[in-house]
Amino acid sequence: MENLTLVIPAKNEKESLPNVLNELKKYNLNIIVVLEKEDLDTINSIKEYNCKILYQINKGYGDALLQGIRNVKTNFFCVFNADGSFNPVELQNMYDHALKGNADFIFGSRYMNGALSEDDTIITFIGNKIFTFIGKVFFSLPISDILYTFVLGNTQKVNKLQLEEKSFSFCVELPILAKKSNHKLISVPSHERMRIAGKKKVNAFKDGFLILISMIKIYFKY
Ligand SMILES: Nc1nc2c(ncn2[C@@H]2O[C@H](COP(=O)(O)OP(=O)(O)O)[C@@H](O)[C@H]2O)c(=O)[nH]1
Ligand SMILES: [Mg+2]
Repeated sequence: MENLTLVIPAKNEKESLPNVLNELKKYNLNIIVVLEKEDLDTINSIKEYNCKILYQINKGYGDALLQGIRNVKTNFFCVFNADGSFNPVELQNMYDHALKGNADFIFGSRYMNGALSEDDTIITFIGNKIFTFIGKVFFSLPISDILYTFVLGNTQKVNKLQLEEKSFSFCVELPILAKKSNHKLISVPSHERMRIAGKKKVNAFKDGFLILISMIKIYFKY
């Protein structure tokens, strides 16, 4: 997968990220980790690994991803979590879809046949179903798990989208703007594992509310 770069946003992931990078070693991928300069624990934890580290200029998950994606030099990029919840064995199937031109953006989904989540709570499950439904009805999104954001896509195409969300709203902005630009989106089944250690950064209520506001904003803007 020499034409693929993983973009890993990380915040306080000193226990999980070294394990993630270790697991990724055998895949021979380009890896960019994006974090805050002040996050010394995480930075020190990955010193011996072969990856590019970028310090984000602002704060937030979306900010980290945008900055990371803008620095990808390969034809394809993939958003990859630092918490161990994404299994790298699933990358090959996603990459093959991209190489064959089956789609411009391939989204992992925890809610298809053969898929599973070990990390979902009842709240995040319901929230996801609601946002995925809004995505289908108001934006014609053909994806079944809008908030998961295990997405592999075409670098040139993602860089032409006017992405600007710096928060977790990035999760909805990417598929919506990709669809509006007439790119092809597909879902493939994914098995989300439990995060290895550390705390979840998403606050179901606060971030859920921000995501809803963001969807309304995008709906009226475009
Ligand atoms: N750089 C950066 N990474 C973040 C930020 N918030 C979350 N992340 C990372 O984004 C990924 C997803 O966050 P996580 O807490 O696992 O949320 P989940 O998707 O609900 O499981 C993890 O790799 C986090 O370390 C942030 O503000 N800045
Ligand atoms: Mg997680």
